[in-house]
Amino acid sequence: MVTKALIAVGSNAASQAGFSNVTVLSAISAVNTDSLTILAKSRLFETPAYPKGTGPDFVNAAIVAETTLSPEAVLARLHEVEAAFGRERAERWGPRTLDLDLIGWGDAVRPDRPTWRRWARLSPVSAARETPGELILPHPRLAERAFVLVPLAEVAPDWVHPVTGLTVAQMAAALPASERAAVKPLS
Ligand code: PH2
Ligand code: MG
Ligand code: MG
Repeated sequence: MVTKALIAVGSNAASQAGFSNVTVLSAISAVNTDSLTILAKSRLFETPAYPKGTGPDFVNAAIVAETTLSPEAVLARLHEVEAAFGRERAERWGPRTLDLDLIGWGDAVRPDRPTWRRWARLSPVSAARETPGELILPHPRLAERAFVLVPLAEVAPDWVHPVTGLTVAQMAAALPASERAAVKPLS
């Protein structure tokens, strides 16, 4: 079975590949394999670190890939690529050489709808404090994050959120204009 995976890419610290822009592009190439094949990649964007003041600006991008892997296997593969770029999982909000997040996998809702709703309803403050120990799909903070939605809107505007029924384009349009404007294309 082939499924489309939505993946967010971010970096705000140099890796052995180079500065964040080079790191993001190299990481996208590294993700592309027979079992996780990139269909589309967004431009690169410069974005203020979230939460505000937690570090240097990020370079963010989004990709859509076609995959025969399960969501858990995609995540494991993304973690391998992060490790290859020197990612250390230490501070939650610390600068990172490379962050690859699985945002969606087809129309899968994991682990189940009630659990998904609980994570999605957390206030931003609780969400910044609590980390789920299991894979939650779609990414529960997707609808709030301009640095994910603006790049994603270039590659998957019509993807429909399996719980809310909103498309990526609709979620992006619902963000405050100032947050959208802070996500600046680098090219
Ligand atoms: N990722 C984070 C935390 N904050 N801020 C921006 N602008 N871009 C990110 O990718 C990002 C962030 C956690 O993974
Ligand atoms: Mg992240
Ligand atoms: Mg991550």
